[in-house]
Amino acid sequence: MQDRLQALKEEALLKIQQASDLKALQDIKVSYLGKKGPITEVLKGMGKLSPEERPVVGAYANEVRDAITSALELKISELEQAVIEEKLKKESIDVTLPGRPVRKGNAHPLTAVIEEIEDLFLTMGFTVAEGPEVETDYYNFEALNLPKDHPARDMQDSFFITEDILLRTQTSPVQARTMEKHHGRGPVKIISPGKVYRRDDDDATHSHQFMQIEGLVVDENVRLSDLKGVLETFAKKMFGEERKIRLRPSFFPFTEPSVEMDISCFKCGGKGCSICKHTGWIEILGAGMVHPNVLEMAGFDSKKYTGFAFGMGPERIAMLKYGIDDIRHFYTNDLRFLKQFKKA
Ligand code: 2U9
Repeated sequence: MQDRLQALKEEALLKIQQASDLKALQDIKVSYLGKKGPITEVLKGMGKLSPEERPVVGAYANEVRDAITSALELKISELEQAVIEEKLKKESIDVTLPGRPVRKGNAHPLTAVIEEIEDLFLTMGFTVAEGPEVETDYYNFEALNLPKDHPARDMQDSFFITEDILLRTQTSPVQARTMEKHHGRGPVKIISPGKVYRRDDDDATHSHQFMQIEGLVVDENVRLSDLKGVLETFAKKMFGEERKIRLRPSFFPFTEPSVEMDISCFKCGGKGCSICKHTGWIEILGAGMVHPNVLEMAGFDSKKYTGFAFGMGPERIAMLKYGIDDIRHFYTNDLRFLKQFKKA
């Protein structure tokens, strides 16, 4: 019986050694160690042995089974390792290959112009203030010297949500709110960029939603000449050091006196061309000295404090600066348009 076991052991170990895949090993396991396998058969026949022989043969049978089991386990792990190595070889990465280029985007032209304007005013000591786009009638109109039924409200056809709530038609309410927070103490020196809304039919130069940047300075002894100096610095930095500015009288309910500012044409230098409509001047923004009523409503003593304010449309600034002929280009996200503003 021991000889038989010995032969089975050698036969199984040889087959295990020669097996080339996991399936073959599984078959060997079943055929030698399974319930119907030869070793089980030998063990079943042990009853016929003498009591002296039984433990010896039993121990040997167990030894044979253990030897086959560990040979199987060893071969299985060898084959599994070989599979992993084969896979690693096939999937190896050539780290010396050049990388795929990362496609870089660019800022939207309107964002770029707004940030350029913000940076410019930040260097002059202004801070950037923001506020809600859904506003109350009070902050959008009344606090800016535009009481209900004031005829100047007609200039800003509005989207009302309720009788008292609307989409802001200008960013001026941000200034009114900021002044209130100062509790009548200056200085206030802010710019407020943001979206505004007016009921309008969209065309090449009109949009029901557009951007505004307004500025406000309130302090003791603020004069029209301060306004002129700040705006001249802005115009030269934005459109070239050779630019001249001129102020023309105008009307806004929140400022008195009010002005409109033109810059000398950057295309023709003032001689007259299609950009400046042959006048030599291009209108850039509106401005003025803050109306005493507006100061008082926001809690400032108008005998002690004065201020100036200005407002501009960044779309118009960008259109002039880059020769863009249709305001709708800013909002329709055509990549052929947007990609032209990629910086080198
Ligand atoms: C407060 C007091 C005064 C803001 C001002 C303008 C003149 C102006 C328009 C230009 C073109 C807006 O983009 S646009 O439609 N704005 O001309 N805005 S003064 O005056 C203020 C603001 C807030 C408390």
